[in-house]
Amino acid sequence: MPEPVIIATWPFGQTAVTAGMPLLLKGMPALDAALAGAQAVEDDPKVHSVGYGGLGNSAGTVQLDACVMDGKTLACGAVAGLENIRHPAALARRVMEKTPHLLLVGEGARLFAVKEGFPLVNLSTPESIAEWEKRRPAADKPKAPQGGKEDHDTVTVLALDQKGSLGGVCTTSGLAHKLPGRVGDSPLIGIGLYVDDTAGAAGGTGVGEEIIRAGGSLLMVEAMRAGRSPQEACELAVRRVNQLAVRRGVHPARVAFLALDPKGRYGGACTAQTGFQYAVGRGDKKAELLKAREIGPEDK
Ligand code: SD4
Repeated sequence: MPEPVIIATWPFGQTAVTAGMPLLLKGMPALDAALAGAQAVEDDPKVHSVGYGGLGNSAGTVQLDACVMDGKTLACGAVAGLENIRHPAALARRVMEKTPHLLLVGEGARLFAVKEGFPLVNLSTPESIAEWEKRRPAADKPKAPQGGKEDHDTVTVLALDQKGSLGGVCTTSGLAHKLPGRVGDSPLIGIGLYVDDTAGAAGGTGVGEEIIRAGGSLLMVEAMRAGRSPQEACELAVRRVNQLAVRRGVHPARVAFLALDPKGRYGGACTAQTGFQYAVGRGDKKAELLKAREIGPEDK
């Protein structure tokens, strides 16, 4: 029986690991544990980049993106540009379980949520509004997505259960001050998240435009299928992001990746100056925070 493992992005990933691990220890499926972990972060109003208390788009509206994937069945579901719903990852799971579709967006996603009994709520808090005001770019200087540390932070949670199955969840309010309707990598299966028991699970965080351009998560899962370790797969994806940026003549934006394989091995890597850390829980050991390897464009 494999030792259960759960990993999650950024220091607040420790909240996800702490909430998800007890489910794995009880023998519950990886997706249940990853979802419980992600939801604990969505519920934390101090986290201004995920769920309740998230930062608004340029119009001040909180628009959420999320997806879930089960590595055994390859079932998956996602929502994007979702407003007024506190638990977008749970809604993504309902899309997976209750519809023949994979991705619902905007008003359609919100209608589906209401039909499923999710309450409509105001996701802003006095603190998140104040924070949004503080970071508002000058009107004459529209801000390109830089992925500055303070502007983002998705929680991506990957889990391995006692039956050897993988599950993953990705949930975010996306880049602060994004254009209304902008969708990042996080709700896109194969980009912000991909999970396949026969190869591995992988996810990303950072500037979604760059993760989409590089084809993030499926790239890492296929690298693991081809025999690379999770750490090598993450480094390969970061190098790809760097190469594409160099080809385009731009400075690589901040992105980070993490991966977990069916043997319970894991890894993380990020572009230069991203300062990416991820939380790891193994069995009944306390969650630990690891610093991911940073790879610059000059680093071959
Ligand atoms: C996005 N990838 O919407 C998300 C934002 C983010 O760490 O991660 N952040 O582009």
